[in-house]
Amino acid sequence: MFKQAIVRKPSRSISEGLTGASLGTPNYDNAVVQHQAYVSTLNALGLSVTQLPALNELADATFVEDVALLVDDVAVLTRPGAASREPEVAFMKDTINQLFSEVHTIVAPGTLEAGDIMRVERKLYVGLSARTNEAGVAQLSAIFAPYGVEVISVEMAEMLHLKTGVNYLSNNQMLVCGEFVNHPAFSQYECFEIPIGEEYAANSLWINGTVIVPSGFDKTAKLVEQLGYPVVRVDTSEFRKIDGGLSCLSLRF
Ligand code: CIR
Repeated sequence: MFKQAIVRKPSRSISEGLTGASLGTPNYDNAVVQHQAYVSTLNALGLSVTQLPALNELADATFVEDVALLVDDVAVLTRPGAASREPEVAFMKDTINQLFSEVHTIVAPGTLEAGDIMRVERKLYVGLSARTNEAGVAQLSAIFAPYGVEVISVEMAEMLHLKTGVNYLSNNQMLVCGEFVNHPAFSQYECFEIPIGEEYAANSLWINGTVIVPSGFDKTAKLVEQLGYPVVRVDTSEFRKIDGGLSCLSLRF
């Protein structure tokens, strides 16, 4: 169960965020409103949310999920593969040091963005994306070996991050799309394929039994409801324009 979350307010330069999408550029004011609704939803689901101030010069800094990994009492500060995102880590350090007594850091030549990490109980699946390399995964394995947390690398070729296309719910159930449909890494799980055209909603977010689904993806919302999870919808359309989804916007622990 999650008790807390860390978020960072959107940057004024959000329209300059890295993107592979062609949906236009995000509008800052709308992003702020959507971000507030996201925080309210986390609050409503029982989380106490630490809101960090915007880093206006760092366009992607609202996607805090990528710069740290929090697993029980252990925190890891990452080393983003995207050079423009590397400076975000230093701004997360103090907050993590205040909240966690054991803090590790990924160092060169390792790269790791935690959008590539999906936790399933005592396993961490890590996508070998364009942002995360084998040296980063090896460092993560060494950090978690003493805790009996297994680190499993996942081959991938197409998506930005692992969790762009696969997300764990609970009870052995996962949402999958694209290259993660029938992916051998997940054969032991009950995998539910996201309806065609709704791939963005693969990044739905399980919070303490409820699943947050992005607004406008009704087939996915229905699928998740049919699996027995209460669904809450949150609009992330501004963040989608720069490849951001629900999980990217917070660190949960
Ligand atoms: C980036 O390309 O790094 C950002 N524009 C989007 C990051 C999304 N983060 C995530 O999926 N965890």
